[in-house]
Amino acid sequence: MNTQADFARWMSAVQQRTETALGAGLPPASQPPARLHEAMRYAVLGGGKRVRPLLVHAAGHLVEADAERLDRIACAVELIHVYSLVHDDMPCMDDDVLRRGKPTVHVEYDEATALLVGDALQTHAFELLAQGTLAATPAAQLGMVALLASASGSHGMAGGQAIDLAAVGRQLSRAELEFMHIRKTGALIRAAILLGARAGNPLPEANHERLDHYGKQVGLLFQVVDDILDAEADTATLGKTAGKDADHDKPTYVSLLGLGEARAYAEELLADALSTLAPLGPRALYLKALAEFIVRRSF
Ligand code: GRG
Repeated sequence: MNTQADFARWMSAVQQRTETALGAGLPPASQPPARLHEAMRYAVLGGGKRVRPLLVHAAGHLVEADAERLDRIACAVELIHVYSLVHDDMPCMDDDVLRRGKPTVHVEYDEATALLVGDALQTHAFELLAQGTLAATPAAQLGMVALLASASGSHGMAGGQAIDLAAVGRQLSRAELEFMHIRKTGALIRAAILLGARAGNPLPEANHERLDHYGKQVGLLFQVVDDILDAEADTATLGKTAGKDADHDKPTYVSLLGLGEARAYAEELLADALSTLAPLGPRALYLKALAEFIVRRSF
């Protein structure tokens, strides 16, 4: 990959194959219960940057993994992500009406449907990971199921969300904010990278540790940039309601550090992530480019 244009082509190819794989894997809207299946497809298809699938494929490229294995893993991680968005948007949590540029699932359908969409997407994700062959041995594949489960559960994303809900109206320390975000946003991003890396040639332990550190830094980076965009960008560009963190009195990197320092922290995390990847060689090219993309993105 020599140019920005090569990366853009790779990104677009992965986004397209992810869309195709998601569409083929989800139940058709005509199949009963039709309203639930239609709402699942509404939530998942035709939107989102697909950052987690891109990270799965980028890590898979590092270990020369089979592209069809990576598609299945990418879909599983994206389904967990979409379930979290659907539930997060519900009135009992963030109470939002706009996601990916269209009405949220509970607005377009109803609350009970949104709850079930999230539930069904979550279980569908694990079904995908349990089917077919994704790793060298059944035990290794079982380990992948366990990794996604722990990244999504009370020690990962769901736990981070619980801390987030409890923090509204309070100022958190920097350590507390980091503890929350490493779980809420970071755990799934880190899992996407590690799962992609488990689908191909085994990585030497030292490189596995480097990749895990990169995953942790990129997960945090994603959230710092998300906080900056929430404060700076407009609703039309984001495709979701802008300025919600301040409106809801939520602790963020911007409220804690101010915009300038939050931006500087993002650059620090990026530099650390890139230097961590340096010993991994030329096959880490997409992981490097994605870290840059996460910082420079505008939505
Ligand atoms: C409900 C268990 C449960 C968890 C919710 C991840 C999460 C926890 C809530 C999402 C709310 C939110 C705005 C989190 C901040 C970071 C984030 C995950 C943003 C959205 O991810 P993007 O930008 O979205 O990758 P797209 O739409 O591009 O996929």
